[in-house]
Amino acid sequence: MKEEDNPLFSDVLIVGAGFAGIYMLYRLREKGFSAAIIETGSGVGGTWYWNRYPGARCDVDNMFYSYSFDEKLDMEWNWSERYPTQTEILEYANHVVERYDLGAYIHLNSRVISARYLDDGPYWLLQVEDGRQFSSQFVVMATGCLSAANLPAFPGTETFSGRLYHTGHWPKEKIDFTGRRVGVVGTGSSGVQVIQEVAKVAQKLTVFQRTASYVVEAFNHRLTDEDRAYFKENHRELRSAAKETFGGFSNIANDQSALSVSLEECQQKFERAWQAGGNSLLVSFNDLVFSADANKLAQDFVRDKIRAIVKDKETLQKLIPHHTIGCKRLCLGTNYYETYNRQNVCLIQLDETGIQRVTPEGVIANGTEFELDDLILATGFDAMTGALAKINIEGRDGLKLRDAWAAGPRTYLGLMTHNFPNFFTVTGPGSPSVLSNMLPTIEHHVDWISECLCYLRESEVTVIEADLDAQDTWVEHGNQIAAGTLRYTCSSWYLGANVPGKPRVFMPYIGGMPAYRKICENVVSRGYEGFTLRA
Ligand code: NA7
Repeated sequence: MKEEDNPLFSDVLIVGAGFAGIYMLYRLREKGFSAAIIETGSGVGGTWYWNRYPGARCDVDNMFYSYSFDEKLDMEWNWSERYPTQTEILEYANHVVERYDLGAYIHLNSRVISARYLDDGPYWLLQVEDGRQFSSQFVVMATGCLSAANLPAFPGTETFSGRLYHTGHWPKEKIDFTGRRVGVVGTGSSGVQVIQEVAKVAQKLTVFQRTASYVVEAFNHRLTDEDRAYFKENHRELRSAAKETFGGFSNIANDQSALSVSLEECQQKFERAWQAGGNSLLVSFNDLVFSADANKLAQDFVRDKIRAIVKDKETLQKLIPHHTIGCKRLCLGTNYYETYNRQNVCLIQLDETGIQRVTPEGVIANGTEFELDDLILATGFDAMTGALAKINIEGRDGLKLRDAWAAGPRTYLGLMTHNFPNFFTVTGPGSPSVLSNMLPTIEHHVDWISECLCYLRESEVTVIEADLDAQDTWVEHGNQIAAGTLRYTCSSWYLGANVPGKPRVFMPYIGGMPAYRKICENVVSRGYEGFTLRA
């Protein structure tokens, strides 16, 4: 039987039904390709399907964390809060699938365990855990940047007699922490959100912190009809202005150095940015992530905010962060620091031995046992490469992606990898991805890939592959510009530093969305420069 006659054959297979996969499917079908999604979960939504922990919400202003491809969708949907909850974002994802009749092309409960390129065709063979085999001419990995949980190997974890959760793989049923002794490991974005919520109901909450984070006040609020009407009336201008910003966010960066103004003016600008909420602080000057002196001013500003809130001196000392601000992703909180003024909340600063052991009754850290009913791991993700590494991906001549990326991911534009023909990654390593607002960034990649596939179809090209030279040059360029920023100076997941043994390579492209978009456009206008196209 020819592969094309396999009932599970499509022009394009998409792995993952998060926002990237959903939009990819929509575009491909609109352009007349046969396409299907294969998804592990029992529902769509990706990140928003899995991260159901109490307090989970977006840290990007709602109306900009949404699709822009169809004006009608923008006009119909009404967000209820500035930073919408996981539940609302998941409803939106489901709404999009229903509205564009995509459900029939999504295979849920289907975990892809391997993907193999076969030169005779050529086609890709995707093996699903339950034995089904799907095949296609092209594959698009829409597996997400933050989807493979980082599960630290604490000795004794399997002996814990209480309930154990990871924020990124939260159960569907509501978990009640009322009156319980709860431990949370991790104080990144997820930890901050879950801590604020669980503290309200737990009998005792013990937070195990390895690194104190900078947490800026989100100033979340319910949106009024006027807020929504303003966005709807001005959505074109607002979205195109956001598109021109470094990360595609709504806050426009101030083009002024923090060192060029008086300390008083600097403080005033920081205060205004703080009051605006969210990520505004980091764009209140243009050199906060480039100049150590400018950065220090912003660090001190946030430290003063923390000092003004936290009452207990010992707890305060533990909460003061010491690294470069913005080096790790800035966390958004709602009364996060106030949470530590509660009598039922206790902060443990882990010493260099970290969590020493999990016991049936709780956790041993700093030589002391803490008794717990529930343990929540808010320990983050094997970012950017983790989800791909979990699948056995074999390109030409059986080359494994794991081996090709053993010293860190190597891609051309974050879109394709040499030796892996017809294999695309949406927001892959080497693209702005996690340094930008994911929704417009996803749309950009999906549009680029779908235009590319149309071009190949029209030109009767069957194979596209990134050239090794182009890839090497791109990786070198990415490394160079990253090394020139302060983002390089701490142990962040951008660098893979949170996962033991992972190569330390700055994975996202840090040149900004406008520059990146231009580069991608130029590649196309020069006849897919840096790619080899074969009939
Ligand atoms: P993050 O930002 O990676 O945070 C993970 C947290 O867990 C962070 O505080 C880590 O400390 C801590 N951690 C990780 N491993 C350990 C071990 N072994 N022991 C103790 N503590 C540990 O993940 P999030 O899920 O919070 O956020 C990820 C992104 O999702 C976020 O940026 C948003 O975009 C949404 P560390 O700082 O590494 O010392």
